[in-house]
Amino acid sequence: MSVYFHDIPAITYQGPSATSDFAYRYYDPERVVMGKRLKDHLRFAVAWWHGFAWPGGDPFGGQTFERPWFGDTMEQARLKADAAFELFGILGQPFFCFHDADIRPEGEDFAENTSRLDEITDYIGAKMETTGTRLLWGTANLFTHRRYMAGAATNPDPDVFAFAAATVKSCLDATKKLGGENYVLWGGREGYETLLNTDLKRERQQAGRFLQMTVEYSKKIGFNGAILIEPKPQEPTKHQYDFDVATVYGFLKDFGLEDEVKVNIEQGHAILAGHSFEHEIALAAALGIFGSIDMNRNDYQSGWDTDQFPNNVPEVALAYLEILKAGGFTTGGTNFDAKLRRQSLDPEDLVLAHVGAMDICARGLMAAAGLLEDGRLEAARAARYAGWDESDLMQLDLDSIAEHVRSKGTNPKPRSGRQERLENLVNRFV
Ligand code: XLS
Ligand code: NI
Ligand code: NI
Repeated sequence: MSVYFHDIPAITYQGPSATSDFAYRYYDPERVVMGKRLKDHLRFAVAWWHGFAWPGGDPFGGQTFERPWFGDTMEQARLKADAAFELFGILGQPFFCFHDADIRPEGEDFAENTSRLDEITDYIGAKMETTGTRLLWGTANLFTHRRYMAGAATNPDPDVFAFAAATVKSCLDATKKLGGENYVLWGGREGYETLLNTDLKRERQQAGRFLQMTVEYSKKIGFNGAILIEPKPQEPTKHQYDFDVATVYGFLKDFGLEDEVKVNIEQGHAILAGHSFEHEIALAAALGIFGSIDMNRNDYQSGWDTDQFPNNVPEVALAYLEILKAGGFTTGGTNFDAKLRRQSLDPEDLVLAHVGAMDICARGLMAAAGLLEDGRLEAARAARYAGWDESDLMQLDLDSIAEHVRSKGTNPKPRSGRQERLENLVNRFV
């Protein structure tokens, strides 16, 4: 029996000439591209928080959405899960993601939080079994409750650190129980508002130890998934310690975790950090820490993490190009950490937002695959570096290089980077 999405049909692939809005035009899950089905390339996930927990507020106004499950009882939490699985059935995407606070109401204390989490994850686990929908990642919400206003791992009060650590333990347990393929840590409040009241050095140490404990515990319980940090430069905190991929890598090195932890890169966070999405993905791949993506864009004027569904094929294509070049996802996937605009009130709005986003991503991925199969882009890049193929310069020192340049009379001649020509090539595929 339908609890929320009455009369909305299951979405199927009908090709670009489909007439209904309720159809995939490009996302054909079974279509094989570069030896893999689209569904296995893209590994789509619905985010529980934006889809089912977010009330539609903004800084100037509160709730606009009316959902029958809004409230703080376990019965409402189960109704929310029923609606979520109804959406999953309509979309047919393989995965979902959650925070503890999205799926259970806040309890009086840690013990009640944990028992509620146990209860609701039993309920969700049973639904996963019958539907086949899987968990891409679980995470702990360590930023909404007022106890975390000055940080979780980086809080000046050790009791808050302890509460947060205990909460991560219970969320890792829940993620393992549901067969999650990753566990994410996003440190929205791990940073500071002003140095006047902040011991930056100490807070960094606390965050490092907290992450080590998380990795140690995941090994202890035999969690097979990847542990991922989600970088973000600011918002809600003025300055966040996990600023971007490069900053996170330095942090992991500092605490001996560069082989243990990878990154979950969000498009909007990359933009906030002054990077492109593809830059962050390429850098993570180069450093060996690429894990997963949150595919939601920002508004380029507002300078705020507006979490909109993707709708720009050329942008998405460049992101998937870097992912394909890195060998594709292993444990990771494409999570829509995206919310509706607050005037999009209807059940069908939530369905169509995902349908459009999945089509955009499928087009982007197929464009990227087309570029790689065509080979000219990669051939041009290889040709640009071809001089290095025969060179032993990297084994020499400055003296011997100077001698080599003097005796050979080397005088390099600049060559075109051919950017516009390559951009023209890319545009033929998107
Ligand atoms: C917020 C983050 C958050 C994480 C999960 O900006 O993107 O939604 O993905 O905690
Ligand atoms: Ni975000
Ligand atoms: Ni995110």
